[in-house]
Amino acid sequence: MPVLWTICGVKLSPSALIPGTPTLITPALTWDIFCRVIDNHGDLGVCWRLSVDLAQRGHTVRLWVDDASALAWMAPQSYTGVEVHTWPNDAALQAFAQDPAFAVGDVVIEAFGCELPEAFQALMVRGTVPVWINLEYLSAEAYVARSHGLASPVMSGPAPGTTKWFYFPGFTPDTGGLLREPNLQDRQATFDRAAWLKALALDKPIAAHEQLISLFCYEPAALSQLLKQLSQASQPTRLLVTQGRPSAAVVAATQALNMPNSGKGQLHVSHLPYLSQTEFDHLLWACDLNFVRGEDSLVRALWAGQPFVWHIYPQDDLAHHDKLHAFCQALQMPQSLQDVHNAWNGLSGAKLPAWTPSDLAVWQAWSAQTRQLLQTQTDLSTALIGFAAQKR
Ligand code: TRH
Repeated sequence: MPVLWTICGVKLSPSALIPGTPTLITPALTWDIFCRVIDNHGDLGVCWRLSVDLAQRGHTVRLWVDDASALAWMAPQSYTGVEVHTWPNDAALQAFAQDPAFAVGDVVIEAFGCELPEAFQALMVRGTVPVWINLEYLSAEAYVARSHGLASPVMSGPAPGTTKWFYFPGFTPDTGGLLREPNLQDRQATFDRAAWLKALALDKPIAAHEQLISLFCYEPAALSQLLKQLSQASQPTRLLVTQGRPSAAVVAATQALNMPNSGKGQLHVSHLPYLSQTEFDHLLWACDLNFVRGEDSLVRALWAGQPFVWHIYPQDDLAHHDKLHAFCQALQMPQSLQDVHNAWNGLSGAKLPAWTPSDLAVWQAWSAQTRQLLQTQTDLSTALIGFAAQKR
């Protein structure tokens, strides 16, 4: 339960005391966060993490989502301060409109450009107008810093005369930052890797000499090459394959390679069940190399401080090519790791480069350094709270 201080009847959040907070004292706010699950798990994954992060800082969140089913495994425990609601239908919105006690939050977030229901927009102008924020996708491209914090005046619809603000997460101080909850470093400091691995229910216990690689991806064309390379490598590898598309892709690739589903040679494949977000973090902290995808797991891989390979969400117009390139450049990724990224994402047309232990050591040093650099920046929730306080 977050600690709150009350001064002159105003609840104050502990984020007021977090270094890097833009304002010295920030009032505890109420937030309405709207999320539509387009595909995969990132939309809900980001919104849930943001909701919990805000609640940890003493704020109160209503998370409105059109499909909350993935929370059953992603967040099996509820979190005090976060209420999950079904995306409001017409009947619910009518009931809110007739209920004088229904109050829209101090801040309304439409995540990733999901449009707010018109009837909810009407409720937003019934009393004090909330700060209306469109939380955008994460990118390292130059337009992010240019567009972060821009106002979009609302001219028509049920809430004319109001303003929608564009909020862009990012990797530099002139962007909205990255989600990084205040207790993350403490959690990492007390994480017992050996005990966690021992408790993992696997088809075969992990041996001390196995290198550990986690796999969370879509269907990369280079997957078969990865499996083949690992099976022929000099060092034994345990590939911990996450549930869903990655697991199905590995089954298909092993079949195409005529390889047993559990791997062969130096490679042993273990399929994992769906993990909670907390356990997913532990997986990334425990492995020597992490293959991640999308948006949220990329950020978590950065905080894990371990080498990682990012499978970027593929877009039909190939916009992900520029996005990947910008990310590699912005974070000054070692060339050998960029080569792996290009092949893994099908950009280079080249074969997946095999890496050596000395490559891995270079990637390790870079990952640790990158984490350290990013940790010096204001995190997304702190900055968002400051932004909302400033626009109220
Ligand atoms: O699932 P994703 O590919 O989501 C994507 C991206 O967000 C992409 O940018 C967006 O356009 C698209 O969705 C619609 O990858 P991402 O973002 O890493 O989200 C996965 C979430 O699932 C993350 O919060 C971690 C969580 N997860 C678990 O908690 N446990 C698990 O076992 C697994 C496999 C994932």
